[in-house]
Amino acid sequence: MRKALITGITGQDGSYLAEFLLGQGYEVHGIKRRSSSFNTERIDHLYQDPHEMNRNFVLHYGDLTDTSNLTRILQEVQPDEVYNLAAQSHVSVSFDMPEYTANVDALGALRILEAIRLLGLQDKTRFYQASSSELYGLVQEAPQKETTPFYPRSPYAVAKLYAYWITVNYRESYGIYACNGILFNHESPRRGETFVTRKITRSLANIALGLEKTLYLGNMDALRDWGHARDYVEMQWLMLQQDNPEDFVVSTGVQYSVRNFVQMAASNLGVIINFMGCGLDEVGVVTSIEGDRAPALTVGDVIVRVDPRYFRPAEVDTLLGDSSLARQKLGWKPKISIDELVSEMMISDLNIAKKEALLAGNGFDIPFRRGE
Ligand code: NDP
Ligand code: GDR
Repeated sequence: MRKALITGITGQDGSYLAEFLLGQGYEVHGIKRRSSSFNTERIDHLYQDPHEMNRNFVLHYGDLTDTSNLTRILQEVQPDEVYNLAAQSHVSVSFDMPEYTANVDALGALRILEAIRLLGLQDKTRFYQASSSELYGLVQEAPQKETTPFYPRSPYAVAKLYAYWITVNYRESYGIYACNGILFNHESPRRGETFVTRKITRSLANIALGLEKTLYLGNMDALRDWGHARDYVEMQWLMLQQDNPEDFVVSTGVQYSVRNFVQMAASNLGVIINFMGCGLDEVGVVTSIEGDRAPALTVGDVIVRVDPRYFRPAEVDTLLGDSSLARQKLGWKPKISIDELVSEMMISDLNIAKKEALLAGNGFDIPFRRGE
């Protein structure tokens, strides 16, 4: 049985990748962080009691800032494949925590590669690095492909640039099978609630049911190439199954603005939103409602506003990927369309909002957290 070790297994991608690898017959090991509250919600359905014999899903406490811990886990597990998905992955937060972001996102990759080398696992263990379209930042060419020059625009992207190159360097220096997936934005109902797509679907569902009044956003002109995380984790695995390690762009090749995403999400509730005004005064107004999925709304309601607190010190205005290489060499292409993605997210968040509305309607307090 092949063994995989996933860092960041409690995150969006980690949870989908774990499901996928278990389906492929792997023994899956994951690193989770110690937290004062439970942080395994996305993988609780995979949990196996430690008392069970022959477990194929095992969690280890660890942290990408802790070299000895990572080395010990690698020595213990002796994985055939390591997927380094752990990161402080929020671009905006990286401006607040640049040093921590560098420690985890840049040095974390180095720590694992060094452990592979020092433990003599370089001929056994294949390494996947979760690289990002954020590397392109201030884009030098459109669409972006493997040869497009990088121009990172945030502490997050600069840290990921180090991780990208140290992965290439360990491949070239020590012959480790190590590669980068340069993944464009990918989303799902499991997306963290402070990333823009999930913030939109979560908030619109709440607004439709009267749990919240306004969705506040930053730069609505930003253009992104959004895919589905379930599609993209398959590509992470495929990249480690080749004869030779290589870096690949993973994207849909279609681009939408944040504003478009709001409108697509609202239309799943039978609500048409028109945007009026500009700059800080731009608002999203309900212009028509169909069906009964948004009982708390009436035509004319202003439900989207701009809040400059969500602007970033340096923005990545546009990203659009060209994944021809992955399509040609690996026969990969995304299967889930943007319409299916948005609909899946909206249905899931509407169900959460319905549960919360039921609790609120019966006098129970419900948690309210606004995304960044
Ligand atoms: P998430 O933010 O959902 O998950 C990040 C994971 O990393 C979580 O499991 C988190 O643990 C863990 N983590 C954070 N800090 C540490 C640390 N110091 N030590 C150990 N684990 C840590 O990200 P995604 O699943 O969306 O993304 C996966 C990877 O892919 C990330 O590296 C991200 O930067 C990269 N990426 C993501 C893209 C996307 O669109 N989703 C696109 C391109 C790249 P906890 O649950 O405890 O917080
Ligand atoms: P991104 O994702 O920065 O591309 O990084 P995010 O969803 O945070 O932002 C996308 C774009 O939307 C704009 N935006 C807002 N963003 C957030 N979070 N909140 C808002 O209120 C808001 N309003 C507008 C942003 O300015 C940005 O332009 C994600 C992460 O998953 C990274 O880890 C990954 O590497 C990249 O995708 C590819």
